[in-house]
Amino acid sequence: MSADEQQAADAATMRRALELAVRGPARGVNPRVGCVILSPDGETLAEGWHRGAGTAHAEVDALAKLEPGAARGATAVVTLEPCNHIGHTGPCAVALIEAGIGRVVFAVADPGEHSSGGAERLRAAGVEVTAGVFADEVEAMLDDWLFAARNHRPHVTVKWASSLDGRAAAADGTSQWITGAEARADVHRRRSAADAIAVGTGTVLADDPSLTARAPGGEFFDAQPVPVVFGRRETPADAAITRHPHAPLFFEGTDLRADLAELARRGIRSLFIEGGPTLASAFVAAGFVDELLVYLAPALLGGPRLALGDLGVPTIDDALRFDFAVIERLGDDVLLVARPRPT
Ligand code: AOF
Ligand code: ZN
Repeated sequence: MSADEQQAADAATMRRALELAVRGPARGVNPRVGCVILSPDGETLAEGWHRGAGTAHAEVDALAKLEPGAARGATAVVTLEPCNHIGHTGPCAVALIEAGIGRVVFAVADPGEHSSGGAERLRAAGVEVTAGVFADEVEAMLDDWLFAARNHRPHVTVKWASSLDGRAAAADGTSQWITGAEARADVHRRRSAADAIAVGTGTVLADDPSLTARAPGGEFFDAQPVPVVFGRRETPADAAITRHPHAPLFFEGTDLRADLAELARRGIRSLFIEGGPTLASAFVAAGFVDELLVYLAPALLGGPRLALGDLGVPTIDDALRFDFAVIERLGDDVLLVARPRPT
């Protein structure tokens, strides 16, 4: 086979491994991983995929379908670099070496501190290793897991709804509803796509939010974000969040980096910050914001109740700069999606 033919064959098998990977759960601590084992003449011997934390890794799942010795000299095509650590299972790199695999093709390197290094280990054992095959597609499939693993924190979206003059509530604190039904429906759809949704203790006390994701008719979406509460104030034992389908997580919020790392360890890949202004400001000021979601209503409220409080910006040169990624009309309102400007 020429080098070009080999590349095309590897990509075709990786496409199949990707199909297998997405049979696994889209959420949770572990990534979705697929594996195809090919005989030296390119025939598929076994397929495997990972079914979530605590279960066999994709490589082991595939190898388990073969008779002993059947993988000798075979090629393993895996969407993720085979792991090099002893977790719920032994290192896949070692399982592949012991099975006599002659060549390993993978798409994306494992960013895990403990699990990375599989490629080196395989090479050291004389296995031919090809990395980066079909990498863009696998990166896209694993984007939130890779983000959390590489950054040791979930992807953070800060959301607020405000009047045209940037006020998030009227003088008496009422804020339901600044925006209309279409904007609210959009918020619920996006909540449902997030792994977790956070508020400050002040918001629990003031608004008693349910933090569920619901369709306009009130039905719950299948996927519900885990409710997270930041802050040091005591919240009522009968707060609405205690009736959420997931048990709420509580953090004091004195070390956001550590709290976010803990959320990532628990498999939270994306976090939606819903307010209030104290919590949102803390995340923005600390630089832990990947996306702002601003629902702007064509109304004026005036007064002191802003969407954000102090950000530690003493002068205009220190403004935190973003770029608009999306500008969309939602009924009478406008949705602005902004991302931090790369520095
Ligand atoms: C692989 N193949 O199918 C998966 C891998 O707790 P454990 O033992 O399940 O290990 C989880 C880590 O292993 C996970 O964070 C990721 O780095 C890697 N996942 N690796 O070789 C697989 N699911
Ligand atoms: Zn593994």
